[in-house]
Formats: sequence, structure tokens, C-alpha cells
Amino acid sequence: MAAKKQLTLCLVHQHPKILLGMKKRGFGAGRYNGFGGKVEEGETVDEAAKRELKEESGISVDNLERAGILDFSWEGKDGILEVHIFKATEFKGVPEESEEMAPEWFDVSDIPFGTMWPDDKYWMPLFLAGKKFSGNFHFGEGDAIIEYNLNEINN
Ligand code: 8OG
Repeated sequence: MAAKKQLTLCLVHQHPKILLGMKKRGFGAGRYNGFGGKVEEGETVDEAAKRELKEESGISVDNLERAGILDFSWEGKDGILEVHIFKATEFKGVPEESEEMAPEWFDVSDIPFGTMWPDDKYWMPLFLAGKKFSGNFHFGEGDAIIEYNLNEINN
């Protein structure tokens, strides 16, 4: 089985606003996204989510709610990215630009899906509705979605 790499993604949702950041460098540069990155050795996924949020946006959270887990794969490439998506509703500090991200608030009716990962428009409605979800997206040339599954988790 292909190795899975664990990553985090944290979105602050204070209805009707959501905090996104323009990714300035690296993987996903030029796209708006939540804040997150790789889970490091010796760290829990929750710890990684909080650390990455702080490093990339300058804000801290005490509580993170688990929202979803999505697997991403690419045609012709080995490996799967397992992204753990979290929601924060409260935070401390003021969002500030970092070397990696430029934070910006959006109204939930005005989320810039055209400048985001193409899968985001599929799962964001579940996220915004407070639903939990899991799924997988398989990408082809130019990060076009070839196939996907998305399921709401009832608990
Ligand atoms: O450490 P690095 O910046 O490379 O981490 C990548 C970030 O991008 C991490 O927060 C996980 C996130 N991410 C993916 N794929 C996708 C995706 O398809 N949609 C969204 N919204 N985020 C993604 O790695």
C-alpha cells in the first residue's frame, strides 16, 4: 500500500466570516486555503494543527473541532496525502501575514473557490454546515479531479 503522509488544515469560521490565507510559496502557492502543514514526528495531529495555525497566521486556539479527513492522490504518482481538517470558532491574537500565508477574512457567500484547490467547493458546504465528513480525491493533469468520493459522517 502506498505510504500516507499526514497533514493538517485549520479553518477559522466565525459565521458569516471565514479566515483563509493566500499561500505565498511551496505546495499550493497562489491558492487561498486554510492554515496547516505536515504532522511532524512525535507530534499528535491536533498539536500539529495548532502549531501550523500559529506559525502561518499568528493566532492561537485552545479548541479545535475535527471536521473531516480527506485523502488526496495523483495519477501516476505514488503516495497519498491524508489531510485532517479542523474548525476553530474562537482564537487569540490577531491574524498576521507570515512568510507562507497572507490571511484574509471572507464572507461565506463570497469564498474564492476559483483560486482554491478544486476539491474545496465539494466539501466546504459540509464544513460550513458543521457536518463531519471523509472522502478521497484523485487528481490528474493540472490538478483536475478525475474521481472522488465524499461522505458525511453521522455520529
Ligand atoms: O506544508 P504544506 O504547506 O505543503 O502543506 C500543504 C497544506 O495544504 C496543508 O494544510 C494541507 C493542504 N492541502 C493539501 N491538499 C489540499 C486540498 O486539496 N485542498 C485544501 N483545501 N488543502 C489542501 O495538501
